[in-house]
Amino acid sequence: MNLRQLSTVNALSDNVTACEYQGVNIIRVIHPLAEAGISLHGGHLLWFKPQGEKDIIWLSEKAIFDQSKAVRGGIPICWPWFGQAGTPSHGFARTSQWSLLEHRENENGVIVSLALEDNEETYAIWPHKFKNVLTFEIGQELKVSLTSTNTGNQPWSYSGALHTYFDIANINDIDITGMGPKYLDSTQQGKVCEGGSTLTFNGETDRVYTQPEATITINDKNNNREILVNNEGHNAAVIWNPWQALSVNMGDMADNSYETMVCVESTIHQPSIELAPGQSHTLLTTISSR
Ligand code: TA6
Repeated sequence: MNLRQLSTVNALSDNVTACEYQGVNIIRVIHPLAEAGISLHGGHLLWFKPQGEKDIIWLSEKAIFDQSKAVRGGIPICWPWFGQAGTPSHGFARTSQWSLLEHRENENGVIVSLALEDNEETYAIWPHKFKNVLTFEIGQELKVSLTSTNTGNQPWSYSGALHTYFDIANINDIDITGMGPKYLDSTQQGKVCEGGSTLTFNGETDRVYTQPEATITINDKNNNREILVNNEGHNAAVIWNPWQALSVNMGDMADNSYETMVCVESTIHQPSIELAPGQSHTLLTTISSR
């Protein structure tokens, strides 16, 4: 994504601007502590960079912005289900149009909140009444929280993920800790497996860790940094790297770009979260580097 091609539509405050990129509405944040961009299509964070540091979030150089599908990279919002639990895959939130609810700023950063409520299109896919509020706290660290509320009069349940793509120097030279002992291997039809305490990569990896620690650490050795991912409101953490063969088959990833990304996802897997009428639940991830 060439940020120079962003056209400014409206300055909303000193730190927040409404922009457009290939017809997609983007909320751009430029603050003394960090920069970020959030697409209203999908409620999708596209970039986050603490000032003076490298990008923490990965965005595919071949990402497609035609709004027909989710952008490859950033933080897709998988909701109200994870993966193939329904159609479309990973739910409809990541391809829905969200609205800007509010933005605030002070010396610690900027808060941007978006909303997605049931409408004719969502109801045709998933017949429930809901309100989602997605809040981004952008400062030295990035906090993303998705609060889902049942606004109907029948209970419903949901799963999902904050499907974060992290920008790393080289997949062959990172390790990840804090995943917990057990995982379901999606490359082996969900087979239950035991993992070691430190995860390294040498091929396609697609795993649902079912007992993750609250903080997962990506040791991004060649960037001389650790990326800390602190999750709440989740019951699993997914790790994904497609490796080369899958990347080559994906139209929105360059053949070797799998080398510079890894997904670590704050996930609601099984059991799903059940909400009675009026009830809410929040899925959260806080991302920082050191
Ligand atoms: O979270 C991992 C995963 O479910 C993988 O199985 C892989 O398919 C990935 O998400 C990306 O899915 P997408 O629908 O965005 O191509």
